[in-house]
Amino acid sequence: MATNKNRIALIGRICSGKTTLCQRLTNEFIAYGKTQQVNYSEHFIDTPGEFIELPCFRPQAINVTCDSGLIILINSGTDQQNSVPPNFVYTYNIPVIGVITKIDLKHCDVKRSQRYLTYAGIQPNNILPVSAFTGEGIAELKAVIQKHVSFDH
Ligand SMILES: Nc1nc2c(ncn2[C@@H]2O[C@H](COP(=O)(O)OP(=O)(O)OP(=O)(O)O)[C@@H](O)[C@H]2O)c(=O)[nH]1
Ligand SMILES: [Mg+2]
Repeated sequence: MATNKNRIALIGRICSGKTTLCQRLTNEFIAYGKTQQVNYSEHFIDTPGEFIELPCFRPQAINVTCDSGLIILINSGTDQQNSVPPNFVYTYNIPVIGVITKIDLKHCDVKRSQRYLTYAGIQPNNILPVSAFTGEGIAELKAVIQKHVSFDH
């Protein structure tokens, strides 16, 4: 039977950069495409941002990610709003890390993202800033991922 234990699940608001981060981590060509449904690939469970933004879908977000090997909660450094409830990550009994995306953009506010992610229950030392466009922080993120799932890209 297929297992999700070696997959990384990505959750985060619409347009936060989940799909682009998957592409960057697997060295794929970066191309925008709205995620319309849960996408399972070799290494990832990529969810649509609606799953965390709309409370009616939140149980679904938990259901499809709770048996993965690692959860990455994504926050875009340019996002001025938060949709993730306080201590949301305590729902899980698997490791959860936070990733701040789009740090290449001038108006990115890393401190605000850190606040949103710690509000969600992530420890500050488990939050990594990255840019999928420039590659900044990606090597550090891969090193953390490797501690939880086998990931050979
Ligand atoms: N500048 C910059 N733009 C990024 C970065 N990551 C993603 N983007 C852009 O942000 C937009 C949304 O990226 P996606 O990866 O599709 O976001 P998503 O979280 O998968 O969105 P949904 O599928 O709607 O939930 C796209 O236009 C990306 O090109 C980044 O690191 N830097
Ligand atoms: Mg997507």
